[in-house]
Parts: sequence; C-alpha cells; structure tokens
Amino acid sequence: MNCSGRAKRHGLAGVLLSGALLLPFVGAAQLYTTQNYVALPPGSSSSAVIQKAAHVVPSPRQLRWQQLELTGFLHFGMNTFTNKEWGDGTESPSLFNPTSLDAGQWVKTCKEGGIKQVIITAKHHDGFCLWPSKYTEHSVKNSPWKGGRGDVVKEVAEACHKQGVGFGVYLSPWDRNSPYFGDSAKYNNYFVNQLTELLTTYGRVDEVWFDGANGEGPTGKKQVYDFNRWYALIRKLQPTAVIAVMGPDVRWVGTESGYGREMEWSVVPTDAQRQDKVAATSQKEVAFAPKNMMEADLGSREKIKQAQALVWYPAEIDVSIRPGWFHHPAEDNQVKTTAQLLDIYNSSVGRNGVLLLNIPPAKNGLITQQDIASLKAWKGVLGKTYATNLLKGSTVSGLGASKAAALLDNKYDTYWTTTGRDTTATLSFSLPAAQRFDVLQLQENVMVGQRIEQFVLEYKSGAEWKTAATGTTVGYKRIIKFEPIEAQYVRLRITSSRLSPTLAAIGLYKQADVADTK
Ligand code: FUL
Repeated sequence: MNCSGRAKRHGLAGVLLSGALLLPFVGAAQLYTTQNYVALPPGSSSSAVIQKAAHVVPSPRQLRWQQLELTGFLHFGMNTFTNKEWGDGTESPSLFNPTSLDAGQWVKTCKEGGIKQVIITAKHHDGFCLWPSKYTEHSVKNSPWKGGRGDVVKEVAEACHKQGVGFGVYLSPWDRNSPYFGDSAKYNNYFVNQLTELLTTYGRVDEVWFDGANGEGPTGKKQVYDFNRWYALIRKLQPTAVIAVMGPDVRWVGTESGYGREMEWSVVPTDAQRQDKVAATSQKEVAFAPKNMMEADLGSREKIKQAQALVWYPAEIDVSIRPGWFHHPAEDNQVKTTAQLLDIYNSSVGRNGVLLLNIPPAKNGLITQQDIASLKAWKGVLGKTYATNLLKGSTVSGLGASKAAALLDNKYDTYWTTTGRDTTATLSFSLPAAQRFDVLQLQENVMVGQRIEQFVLEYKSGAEWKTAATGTTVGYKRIIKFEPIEAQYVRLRITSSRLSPTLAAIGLYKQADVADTK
C-alpha cells in the first residue's frame, strides 16, 4: 500500500499504526514539526527512549496555545432556542431569533474573566450553521434574525480581533441535517467547503475544534471522515491554528468534569492520536453527565517504553460553567461558584493543561449576569492570589543555585537547570521572614522538554523537615493546594527527572479568600 493510502485508512499521515514506520511529513498535511515528534526504532533501549522523550518539545502553535492557559467555549445555536443539548437536524431555521445578540459582550465577558481565546460552535450536531454558508439552506440566512442577513461567526470573529482575543471554530463532523451525511465522498466535500468558508472569510483562526461525538447517522449510515484532507486544508489556510481533540495538536483530556490528571505527560505515544480511540471515549448520549474516562497514566516510562513513536500532544480540559453545554433557563441557578471555578483552575491549568471553559449565551443573545458574576469573582481571586510570590527576596542555595535568579524573575524563557547531567536536585529557600502559604506553583521550561518525574516540597518546623506537598509531573504549570503552613525555610527536592530538570518559575502563595457569588 502506498503512503497516502495508508494515511487515508488511518486518518493521520505519519502515524505508525500497523507495523511500519511512516515519516511524519507524508502527504500534504504537515502534522508535525521536526521537534514535536520522534520515531523510536524497534529494539530501542529504555535509556534511549527516555533521552528521546526528554527532547520532544511543542511546535510553535502548540506553545502559543499552552501559554494562553485559559480559553473559552461559546455554545450557542439552534439548541439555545429549543432548550436542548442535541438537536436532530429537523428544527426549522425560523426558530433562531435572538433579540439582542451582542458578540462584543460575549468576548468582553470572557476577556474580563481572564480568557485569552474563544471558540464558537459554528455548527453543532444538528447541522444548523451560524454563518450563511453557500452550501446548505440550514443556516442563519433562512432565520428571521436580522432578516436573514446576520452572521454570528463574523460577529464573534470581529469582536475577538478587535478585543485582542484568539478566535476558534467548532465544526461538528457529525451532521444530523445534511443529506450527504453517510455518503462519504459527498459529505467530505461538503465539509471541506464549509471549512474553507470558515477559514477564508473571517481573518485569523487560532483553533479548530473537532469533537468525537457519535458520528453515525440516524439511518445507521456509516460516514468515513477524511480527517487527513481536513488537516491539510487547515494547515494550508490557517497554518498557526491548532487542531484540537480529533486532531494532531491538542489532546482531549478524557473527561468533561474540569479535572485533569495528577500525572500529566505532554509527551505520549502517537497511539493516543488515533481517532477511533478518541471517538470511543467521547460523549455517546445526549444526556449530559460529567464523566471520567481517563486512564491515570498516558506517558510514564512504563507507558512509553514500547511505543513506536512519541509526540508532543498536550491536554485540553473542557468543562461547562453550567450543567449543560447550551444555555437552559432552568440552570440559571446552577452556575458554578467562584470556589468551584477555582478548584477547576487548580486541577486543569494547575495540572499541565489548558482550560476550555464553556460560557453559553442565552436565547436573547447575551451571557447572563449569573455567569458574569462568577467569572469576575474568579478572576479577582486568581489575581489576588498570584499577586505576591512569597518566595521573592529569598536566599537560594543548592545545586546550580547560581542560576536561581531565573526562578523568580517572572520570565518564562529564562530558567534554572542543574549543572552537568544531574537528574536530581535540592533548591533551598531562606525567606526574609516566616510566611503563611498554601499554594505551590512550578513551571518547567517546556521549550527544552518535559522532564520532571517526581518532586517534594518540604518546610522546616523546629529542627525537623516536614512534607508540604508531593507530586510527579510538572510540565508547563503545576499547582498544588495544601493546608496553610507557616515557615521561613523551605526546600524543593526534585527526586527524579528524565534528563537535567529545568524550572522557569517557582512560587509560594496564600490563596485569597473566596467571597461566594451566590
Ligand atoms: C461533545 C458534544 O456532543 C457536546 O454537545 C459538546 O459540544 C461537547 C463540547 O462536545 O462531543
């Protein structure tokens, strides 16, 4: 079988799925860079595997995305008007009629909540398009909104570009309205036409999100998606955009609860990119229930030792601020509280992930006051908590302490590392005075690789060193919240690392009080 045939069959060009290694640049889709992918020849020793794993780094588009930390979802569409989570595609466009739609308010709300990029559901599973697509009648152009001349995608894109917020699109592969769905070639052409419209009409697009839900038509027709063709098109039209979930750049963490893994490796076997695997664990039923389909470990030494190739494939953690993805008036009193959002932040951004928080506008076309209040209060608490790093002004000693200034300079690209090839280290901090703290934040410099495998934070109580927190992976950012401790002398011991560990930042903080929004 030739390369493109194999690539077509398996979706991802260059991914090894059936025995033979393919180069990662096969086909038109430049899925990988030279540095975010590495092949592991059969028979590689475990030390060779670990060395290679320690050198895999994000592509520029992945790094930009990771550094956003907070991104937002805007689920809005036909379901907002029918009060459903999933439509079946038979809904009349006449139902779509927001009275005061203001995309500027959506983007401003997100931005004021600290969110740096938003993704609009341009088309959900019901097939209704929020832009006037030339290729279907099932869109805003046949709705009463703005006399059929409105374009929600345009309004969101313009608001994002104006307010300096990243812009992304969700285009559901599963389409319950399209007559082509199930006729694979025809539907793939239809999908390519729609993607082309989205990627050429609205300026810069920063993220393209393909979900893994269902995929079967009501008639049982089997649609085979030509993912590889879609990826190639995205790379060509919007080369800086990340392709998420059913895509090569960003991995779905495996739950919609908002809680990522304690041990989160961004370097995983390429097997994790198989679309059949993603689809198998995706939402299967319309009934929305937070679920947990996460294996606890995707990238430890044990997990990667048999891999045929490794890839930088970081986790995105999607969760809704309400029970449902779409706005339902009955859930107005179930908006997540500031305390819940804070816990989610610590367990997503604080576990080497990017948070994708859904804030669904209501039927009138505005985000409700309840959601706005929660977001604002959350942003306030985060701002206060991280305003003061209590380690500032400390004297640092230990291995490589001469480079310690980089730990506290608030610059991500300067970093501390050990001398030579040491894979363990102890950094001791003597604070100017005793302080009360309950949050540890660590950041590895992922531009060098993800390496730390185990660490412990200790503090001196009398003559004794006691444990404040322990962890495995760090990655781009690791946050651990613990019971408040008062101490003047603390030390971080890195007890295992794949190669010389790096730290771009270390901080101790006291979490600000949460005045609840309810
Ligand atoms: C899932 C969909 O089925 C849900 O409706 C929602 O859009 C979620 C983000 O992705 O796959």
